[in-house]
Amino acid sequence: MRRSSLIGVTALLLVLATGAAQAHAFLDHAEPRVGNKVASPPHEVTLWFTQKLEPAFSSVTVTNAAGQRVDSGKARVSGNQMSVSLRPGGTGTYHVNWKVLSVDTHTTNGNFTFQVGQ
Ligand SMILES: [Cu+2]
Repeated sequence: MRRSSLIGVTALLLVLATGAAQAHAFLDHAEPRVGNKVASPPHEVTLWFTQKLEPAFSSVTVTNAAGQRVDSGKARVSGNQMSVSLRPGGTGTYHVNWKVLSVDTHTTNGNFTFQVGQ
């Protein structure tokens, strides 16, 4: 009895250790680059993640310096990549907010900014 419960605990720890070793979907890099400055308003924002995404549960919004939504609302997901089209939103600081469900069923979210013009 004691031996079997010890084996059970060991198996559980192995599962937890394996799960912890798998990173969730974190932002790897983006275009425009995080914190970077671009000369003119980009036509789209693309984000690359550390894991493949579930398209139905992954989204991104982009607001301009005035706080207005400039994204099309419909993110395109392919593998570990997510893009959204933008309409022109002028110069200043753009905020990107993303939320994704990775194929390991974990949800992560984050945000970053980039500068347009100026
Ligand atoms: Cu995960």
